[in-house]
Amino acid sequence: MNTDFPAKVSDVFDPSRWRTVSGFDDFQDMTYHRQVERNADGSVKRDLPTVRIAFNRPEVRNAFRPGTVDELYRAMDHARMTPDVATVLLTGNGPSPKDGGHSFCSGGDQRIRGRDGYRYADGETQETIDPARAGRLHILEVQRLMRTMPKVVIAVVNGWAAGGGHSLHVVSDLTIASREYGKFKQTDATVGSFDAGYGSALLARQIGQKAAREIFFLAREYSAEDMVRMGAVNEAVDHERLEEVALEYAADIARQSPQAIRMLKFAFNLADDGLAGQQVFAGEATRLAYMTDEAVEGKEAFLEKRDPDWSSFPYYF
Ligand code: S0N
Repeated sequence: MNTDFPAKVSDVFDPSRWRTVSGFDDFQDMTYHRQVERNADGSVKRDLPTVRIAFNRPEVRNAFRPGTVDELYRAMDHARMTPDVATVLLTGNGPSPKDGGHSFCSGGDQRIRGRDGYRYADGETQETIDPARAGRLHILEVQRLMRTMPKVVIAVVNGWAAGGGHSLHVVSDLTIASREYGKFKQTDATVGSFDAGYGSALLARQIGQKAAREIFFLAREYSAEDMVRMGAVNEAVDHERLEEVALEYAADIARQSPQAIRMLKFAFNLADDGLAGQQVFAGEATRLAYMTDEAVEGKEAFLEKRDPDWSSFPYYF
């Protein structure tokens, strides 16, 4: 009998494949797991290079409130800084204990959106809220982190991807979706909201202007297969195999060179992200350059207070 299996947090979550990441026990709205290989007795043999970050508010279709976004950022940033993590699966737990509804994420929690533009946490009021924290639309910080982190983020869409949840799938590197329950609907304009950044403009780059405008202007519902046809989703998958297929994607990614994956991700982003994209790509290029004898010569010449000797470093043509 082993006792170190995590709780089963979703109908497609296989506890034998995961361990709970320690240090995140205070999470209320998210779960954070690391993929593991287990011994025959169920104990953990070794960590594998994939993490699973999931919204855990299925009773409200995994809508996010300020604390949810804080937790999502923390888990994502931890994954960014964990050297042996190659891939992040972003998904939603569930189904809902209230009505059995499946959801990836339904965007900003509309119950705590104040007229003043702030996002209220439980128990906060306009009088008690700290304006320095609550006025931020900080899901956008998560979007930027997902976009610029040197790991592959896969949106594993197990149910509704609506509003800001739809934008999170757009900003992910890859998306796979449940054939039965994966549903896509950009409701921003319906509730007087608009993601005028990646959520819309990047979507237009991905699937074309007319299709992206249709999704936002008409706010219709699309199936996983509709989205595959439009080029917004990589694959529609039988629901019960969703996380298994996501892990197959992750295993393929883990077989590639980490450096090559980083450079490719940043190269794919570069043109659409303008100078910010160039800066991210250039930072990685500089890191590579530091590994050359030529760059070492420049640094050592400075420290030794002499002129650098470039004679053994050719000007290539
Ligand atoms: C997802 C939908 C289509 C599912 O419909 P379905 O299956 O019929 O379920 P419901 O009965 O509607 O929902 C079940 C219960 O869940 C609650 N609920 C669902 N979504 C939310 C939500 N977003 N906030 C709060 N509660 C939610 C329902 O109320 C219901 O509860 P009960 O059982 O108690 O009645 C459908 O639910 C739907 O359309 N949901 C709303 C989707 C939406 O409009 N989301 C917000 C869109 N805007 C954003 O996300 C902004 C994002 C954002 O934060 C942002 C991004 C960029 C720049 C700025 C911002 C910013 O505003 O901060």
